[in-house]
Amino acid sequence: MAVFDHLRLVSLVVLMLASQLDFSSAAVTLYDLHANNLSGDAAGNRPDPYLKIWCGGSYKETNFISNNANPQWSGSLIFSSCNQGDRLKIEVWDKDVKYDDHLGWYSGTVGTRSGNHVSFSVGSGAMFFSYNVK
Ligand SMILES: *[C@@H]1O[C@H](CO)[C@@H](O)[C@H](O)[C@H]1NC(C)=O
Ligand SMILES: [Ca+2]
Ligand SMILES: [Ca+2]
Repeated sequence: MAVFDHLRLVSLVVLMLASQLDFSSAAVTLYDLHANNLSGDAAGNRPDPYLKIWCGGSYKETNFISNNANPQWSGSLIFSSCNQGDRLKIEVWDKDVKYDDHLGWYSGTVGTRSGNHVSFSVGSGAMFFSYNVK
């Protein structure tokens, strides 16, 4: 009887740990990041776009894509400590030799469901991305 109670206690603790693990593994995954018709400099050169992204307390920067007004960033970006309700901010930048140019930005609140599709205007162009919330 005592052994049976002990087993029940152990399985209860395991369940509690598992639910905590599940909670702490909440994550936001950004994917399908791309933009259209981004502007370059006054001389008519195409931009070299990259993204600065904040989600919850984390920050990530993408690679820059050389000489491209319609960039696509392949793969996904996982923010493992970002949760629903946190702020998501994305800045679009043009890489230059000296002073990078800030082309546009988005700020929003991370939603509750997966398969979110977001777009925002960047000058006379636009930026698109999707994200899942776990
Ligand atoms: C693309 O951007 C240029 C300015 O850089 C603008 O004149 C043009 O209308 C834009 N094209 C579209 C389809 O929005
Ligand atoms: Ca540039
Ligand atoms: Ca510049």
